[in-house]
Amino acid sequence: MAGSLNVPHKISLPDTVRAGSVMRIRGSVPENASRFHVNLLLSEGQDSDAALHFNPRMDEAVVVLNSKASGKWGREERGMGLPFQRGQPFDLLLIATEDGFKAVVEDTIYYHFRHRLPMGNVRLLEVAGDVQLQSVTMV
Ligand code: 9QG
Repeated sequence: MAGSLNVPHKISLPDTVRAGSVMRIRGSVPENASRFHVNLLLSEGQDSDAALHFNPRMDEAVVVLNSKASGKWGREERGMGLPFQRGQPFDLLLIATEDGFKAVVEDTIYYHFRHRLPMGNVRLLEVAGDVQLQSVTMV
């Protein structure tokens, strides 16, 4: 499956993120991929704060989740196992709930990341790194 969107890909979210908001990211992991990430950013600019940094690491066989506030990374959280594989397509949902973001991969809940920053302040979604990106949609 060829990626059809340029990476890095950064879009302004059309709506405010609130409980029930769903962001869907579809793409595939290149054969030689090391890492990619999906960021939910609070502002434009290089060093924007992030309510969520979702970072599949093929090179470490783990997904690292974190936030960035005042330009500094917070405490890392790590999921169990890696539901992404080199050479394989993926379908990732980030579902906002009252308490956090649920990351759902291939219809399976992978991780629940508790909110650290107000989700209503998220303005942009960014996908970057070693990934072929097919689509980003917000439901
Ligand atoms: O490594 O970890 C997440 O806690 C850092 C990485 C950083 C993040 C961070 O270098 O990489 O994954 O913006 C960055 O530099 C991202 C891509 C302690």
